[in-house]
Amino acid sequence: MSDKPLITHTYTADPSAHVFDGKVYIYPSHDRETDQPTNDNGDQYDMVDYHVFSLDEIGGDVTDHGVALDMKDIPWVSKQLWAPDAATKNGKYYLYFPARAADGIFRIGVAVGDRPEGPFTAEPQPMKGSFSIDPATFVDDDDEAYMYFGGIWGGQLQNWQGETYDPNGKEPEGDAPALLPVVSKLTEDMKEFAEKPREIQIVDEDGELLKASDHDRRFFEAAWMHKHEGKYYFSYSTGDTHYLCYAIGDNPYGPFTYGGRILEPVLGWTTHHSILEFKGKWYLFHHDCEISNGVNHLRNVKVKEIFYDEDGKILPVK
Ligand code: FUB
Repeated sequence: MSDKPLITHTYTADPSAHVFDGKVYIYPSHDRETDQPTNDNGDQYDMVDYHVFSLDEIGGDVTDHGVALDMKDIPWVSKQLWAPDAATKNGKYYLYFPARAADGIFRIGVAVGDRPEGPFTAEPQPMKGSFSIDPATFVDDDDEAYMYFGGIWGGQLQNWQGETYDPNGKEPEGDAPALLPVVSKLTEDMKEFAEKPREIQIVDEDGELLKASDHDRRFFEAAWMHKHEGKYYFSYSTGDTHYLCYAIGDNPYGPFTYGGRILEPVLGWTTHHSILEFKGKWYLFHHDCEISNGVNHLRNVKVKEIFYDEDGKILPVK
């Protein structure tokens, strides 16, 4: 299958892909050129709107449905529309997105639409109790919806080791447990958390939490959840070591046991993805920086078929 960028007329990243109404819809970040400085805080990821894309077939033409949500129409946002996701329930479509509020703190917002491609109307305030970045929604077979989120460094998860934002919060080091992503069930109307967000555990083969020093395996950002043959697969980016990894659990809250790598480092610093089943095959959507020749904040979405072995392990993509 072709490894070409799916979209070349504009920069796209952080693809969250879903099958809605028999088509594949992609909800990516919309990268743009900026004069913001490049730093570990991610100031260079200075996005101001979202476009939605769709495909009838993997490998077929990609339709750009245009601007689905613009920052100027989101009352609480000051800057940086980062990695979004979408869900559907009760005949409505929900676009979830992280962005900085006026105080510089990342929160997660929701916008509602009647069609998968939008347009979406943002709620006036972020979701109550939300923090950090990279929301990923998952609707289970029993119709319960969950949101997974969190990201360290520029994503501010290290600033939230308690109920309040600590501007001096640091990523732990050495043998201390690594910071953990967060999950919460969503309310029936999909607009709020139905419970206090709780950490999810990612453990090694001995049941021990991954250590902070284990940068090849510890959670950094880009949460995703999918279900394969009754098991729950939590996948994520290791950030500064640039892997996409996964961990397997028996229920949406975990614990999740580290399973391995899905994707080795690609061109560019960030790595972010989604996994979906379409017409009986499984696909990994991700990004790299091919069309900008490696400019980290000017990315493009790609898709690859993935395979599982007989034990349910995802075979690494080369
Ligand atoms: O696109 C901005 C940020 O970069 C995302 O929120 C992260 O996952 C990383 O891809």
